[in-house]
Amino acid sequence: MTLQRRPATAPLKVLLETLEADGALVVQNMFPDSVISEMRSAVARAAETSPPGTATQGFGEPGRAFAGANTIRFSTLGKVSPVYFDMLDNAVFGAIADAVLLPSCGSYWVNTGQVMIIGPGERAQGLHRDCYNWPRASAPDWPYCPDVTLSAIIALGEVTEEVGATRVIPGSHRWADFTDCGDHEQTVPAELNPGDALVYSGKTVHGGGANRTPDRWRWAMHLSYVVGWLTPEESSPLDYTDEELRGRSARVQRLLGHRSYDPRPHLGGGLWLRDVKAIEETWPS
Ligand SMILES: O=C(O)CCC(=O)C(=O)O
Ligand SMILES: [Fe+2]
Repeated sequence: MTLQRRPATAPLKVLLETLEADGALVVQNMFPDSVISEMRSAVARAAETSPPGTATQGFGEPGRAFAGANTIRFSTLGKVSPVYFDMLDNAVFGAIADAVLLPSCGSYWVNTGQVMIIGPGERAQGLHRDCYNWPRASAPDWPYCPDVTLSAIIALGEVTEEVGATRVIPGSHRWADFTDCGDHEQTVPAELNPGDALVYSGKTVHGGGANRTPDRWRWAMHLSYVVGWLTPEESSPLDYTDEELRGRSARVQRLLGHRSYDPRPHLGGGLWLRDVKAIEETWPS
């Protein structure tokens, strides 16, 4: 079994059917070359001041096993390059996210916008589901629970199996046991060309691959969204000021937590309010 690949120009219906069938797919050329080359050079400059093995996933030393001993991870990518904001406005990933997440929320926001540059000799990351961040949202009605998170691994360079392409278990989004992550033999590598993205459900088992090269790095970033009624992994709302996001699209402002959560058309209350109003209602006119 291999992952199915579809061009970003394929009809949305085809992309969604493929995602639904396998829990993951490769969307070819999801981002234009100009975006990828700008992001790659900006990230390469920023990586010089971000030593590998320092990310802890919020768990201190034990978290390093998950984040990687020789992997460079950092976020707040809008400060690295404003092209990140264009990536948040990407129409294809946006349309997939709308279809997957809006059935269970009024809006979603950024969960991760993070580079994951896997270094030489890195071991394979433990297999997991990204929805494990919020077990109470998925475990009770697994696997029929709503999708609460959607991820993309975006290639900023050639992502081959030997540099640590993400390993995925197609079909694992439907397994009966929420805790079963299968094993390495069931995984397939998501090899990518620059600008391609591995798009996968938060229910799908996957993990970063081992980097078996002596001297090459895996240039990729993780962009994921989570429903607006759950707390994201990253503190985007704190990472940018209102001022820094002024003039950006309403979507970008919302994705980065600078607008409030309106549950409609679903049931629920207004969330992430400022002074009992929607944040955007409090802006000076
Ligand atoms: O680096 C990768 O390929 C996957 C990383 C990942 O799945 C994660 O950190 O949640
Ligand atoms: Fe993951």
